[in-house]
Amino acid sequence: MNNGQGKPNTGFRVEQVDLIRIAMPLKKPFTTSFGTTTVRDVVIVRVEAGGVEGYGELVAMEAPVYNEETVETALIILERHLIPAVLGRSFGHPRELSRAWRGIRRNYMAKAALETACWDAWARLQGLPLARALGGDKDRIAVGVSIGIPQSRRVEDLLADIEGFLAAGYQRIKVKIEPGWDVEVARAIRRAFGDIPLMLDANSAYSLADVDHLQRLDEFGLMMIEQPLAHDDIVDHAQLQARLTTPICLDESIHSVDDARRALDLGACRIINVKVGRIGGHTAMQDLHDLCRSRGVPLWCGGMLETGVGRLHNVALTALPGFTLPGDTSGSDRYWHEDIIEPPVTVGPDGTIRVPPEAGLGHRVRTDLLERLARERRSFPAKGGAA
Ligand code: OSB
Ligand code: MG
Repeated sequence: MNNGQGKPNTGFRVEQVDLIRIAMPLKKPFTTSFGTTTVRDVVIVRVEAGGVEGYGELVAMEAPVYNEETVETALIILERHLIPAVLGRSFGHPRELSRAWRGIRRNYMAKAALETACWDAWARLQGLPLARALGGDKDRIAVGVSIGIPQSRRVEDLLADIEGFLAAGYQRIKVKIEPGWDVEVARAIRRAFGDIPLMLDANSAYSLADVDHLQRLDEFGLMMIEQPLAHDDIVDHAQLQARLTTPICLDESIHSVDDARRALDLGACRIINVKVGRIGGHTAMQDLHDLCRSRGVPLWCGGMLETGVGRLHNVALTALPGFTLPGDTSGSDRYWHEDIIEPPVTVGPDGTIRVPPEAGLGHRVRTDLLERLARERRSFPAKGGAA
């Protein structure tokens, strides 16, 4: 895929990379079957390339509970392996970056943090909105919300949250589940809100021994159930899908376009949650998008409780035509008292977010606030400085 806008396809040299580590307290703790997040430990990647800057976000968590990466392992991979592979080098197009680190296995979130920053810089160099540079054509994207397990463990509290998000316009509701917080929760939601677009996310909390139990969810007419079985499995998911009418959506199990192809060939899922961090960047995202679109497999954009930088990358990628279902990209105000971009991401009363028409990510990064929040900052200038 290319920008298709007839602009000169100027390359860029990676002149400097900065890693800015900040602590972002969530408005409310977020609980899934793998644990609770209260403060997001975030690394913002800033690149200088071709005389412009670009921003990316490391979406790894503090502990290796969603995938095997952590903020600290990703910092090591970035510093020792990824940044040296690109610093001072020239690229004709950001799709070439993944080739520069082809020999480095996995560590997808570390790769995506740097790769997406370069895509932003490249889009700015072209004078294109990132969404258009990636091949997206939408002006607004449809979004939903992902709701954690309430601290109180009271269904009434969850129902009150859902009521608020529906009133705010969100187009679909996703609720986190685990054993003991599943069938009765789905029943209570259906009783309170009728036929709303509803899905559940188990974050790998079940095994094949739970098939009978999971079949009880079929009666609720869910849009899908996300990642019910192990994070590293696609074989058991195929067995489970054969015994469920509810479509399975895979999240944790899909790290590449090849994973997606194999999962679809096996019948392990009917829908895929795309997270640019989980698959290593926008180039992989485009390839996964093209595969799924050619097979008629619906996509939606997942989330990792991103700050505004990661959020705007998600808005841009959701503008691609294969993203046909509302994703988890909610407004900045659902997570943060103060976001690091200006203006923050906002959701309209129709449950959509504007795709910025300005170049690159399209909103200003609040560098003053970044400086204030920085716990740690490391700079990597290319030898010979800014060319
Ligand atoms: O499984 O989709 C997930 C957050 C952190 C880690 C994993 C997941 C999530 C979410 C929240 O569901 C999505 C968001 O609002 O960013
Ligand atoms: Mg998920």
